[in-house]
Amino acid sequence: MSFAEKEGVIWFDGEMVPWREAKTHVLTHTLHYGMGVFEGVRAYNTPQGASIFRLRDHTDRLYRSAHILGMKIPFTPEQIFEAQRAVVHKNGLKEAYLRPMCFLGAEGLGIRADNLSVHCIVAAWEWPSYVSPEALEKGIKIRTSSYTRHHVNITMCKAKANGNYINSILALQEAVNSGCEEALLLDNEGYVAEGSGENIFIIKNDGVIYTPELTSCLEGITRDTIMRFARELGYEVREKRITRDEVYTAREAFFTGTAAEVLPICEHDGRQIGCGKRGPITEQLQNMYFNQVRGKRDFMPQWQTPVS
Ligand code: PPE
Repeated sequence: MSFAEKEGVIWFDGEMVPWREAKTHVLTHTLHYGMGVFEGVRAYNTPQGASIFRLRDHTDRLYRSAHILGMKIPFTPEQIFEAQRAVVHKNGLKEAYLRPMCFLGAEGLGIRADNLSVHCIVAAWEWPSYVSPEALEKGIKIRTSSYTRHHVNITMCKAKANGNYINSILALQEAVNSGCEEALLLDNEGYVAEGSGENIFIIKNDGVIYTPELTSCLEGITRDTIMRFARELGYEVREKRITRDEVYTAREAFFTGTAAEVLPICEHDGRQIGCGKRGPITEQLQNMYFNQVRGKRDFMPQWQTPVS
């Protein structure tokens, strides 16, 4: 079934609209040039019912993205925050993926068009894990992408902008066409940046957990969660430039992201990583993550926003 034909409601510019009526004109500016911003957020079933994970942080990032692109969202962060809670609640979802998105209207076309209206939607639907339950244990195969991650002065990498994802889609298609599950993009200097929609971590033989600096990656909220967990467990976490051969020789490697959650990497460019399946530290962090998002830990209770 197409996404356009689902049942339910979508929050659209301040109102709950029936799912199938949440439409926009084909001359909508963002459809042509990709100037828009969005978020990916998840709600999980917790002992308090459906609860959105790190909603404040996702909402703040949406506003930062809009600020970077010079888009003025005509709602307050509080309104967008509440819209996200309401959408999960109104659709009766226990677990959900949420997609807030802000786009430019159809008042004018052309790169010069100005004074365009900014529209906002929030949709939510059941979106199970990116991968099969086995892959959460066995890990996925990745390949280095022939597409370079955006240069910081070509694309605004800290903005989660619609148009930025052309690069991610090309990289992912290439990886899937060559028999892998995900792509690893290098920055314009050849250092490891991130996956098509995930941040990456590696654990080297020194037992230290490494992740690339944020120069050309998205400031992942899951990345931040995992770094805090790792430090809570007493591991040393270092942000540094990583080369692809450091990934080849890592003891463990995994991706993090709201959609992907914590995803072990078992193979990179045809080379087995560590023991060739989820490593023990990855497993520990993955379990902590699932316990945290499902409200089974006392750590950072302010990260939970129950929807009702
Ligand atoms: N890098 C990129 C390029 C990215 O898109 C994401 C999220 C991340 C890192 C991880 O960020 P965070 O979710 O805050 O931990 N990608 C979103 C969109 C994925 C999609 O398939 O669409 C997501 O995970 O929701």
